[in-house]
Amino acid sequence: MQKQINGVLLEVVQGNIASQPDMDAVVNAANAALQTGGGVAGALHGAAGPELAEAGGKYAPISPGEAVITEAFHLPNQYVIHCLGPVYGKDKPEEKLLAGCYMEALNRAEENHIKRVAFPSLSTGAFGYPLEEAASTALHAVLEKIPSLQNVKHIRFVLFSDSDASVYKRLLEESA
Ligand code: AR6
Repeated sequence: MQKQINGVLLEVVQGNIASQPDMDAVVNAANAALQTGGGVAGALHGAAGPELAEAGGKYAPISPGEAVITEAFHLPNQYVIHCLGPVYGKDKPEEKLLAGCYMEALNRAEENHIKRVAFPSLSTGAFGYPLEEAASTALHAVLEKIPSLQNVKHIRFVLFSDSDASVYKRLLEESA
């Protein structure tokens, strides 16, 4: 599922965020310490190697809604943009914080002249954010940001499960 919006290709795929070799940057569903973890963080740190935690460490701790950028080391990408999503039911206002993650990640991408960036579904694993609510917030945040993007030309959402990918695809189809 793809849509071209204001010169930006917006895409939804099922896959593994650690296996997106055609993307310049991949986004990490980070923890505040920017260390390895489960889910997305485990996959990215595992593939990047211990240098990723070392590079992240100098920015730690980060706050919910914040995004920082590092090299990607042994990943097949140039950069990792680390976002700390809100823990559902704890970090408030969660919708604003989650939207802020996507916008801040795109700000880091713009500053670094990144053309292609892949996102996982932030906060929807260990942090417990309901998938459809998170998907709607993610898509709205990205759609709001697209008109101001100069460098980013391709945004991909990478969902681990087919059912999560179906939700994102449906919401993208329904969007303007
Ligand atoms: N590729 C794409 N999506 C994935 C992958 C993958 N390899 N693995 C899991 N997902 P999570 P969070 C999906 O838990 O909720 C970590 O331990 C998963 O199905 O990675 O933001 C960190 O250290 C879910 O839909 O991120 C933090 O402590 C989504 O990615 C904490 O978990 C996000 O799940 C962050 O929690």
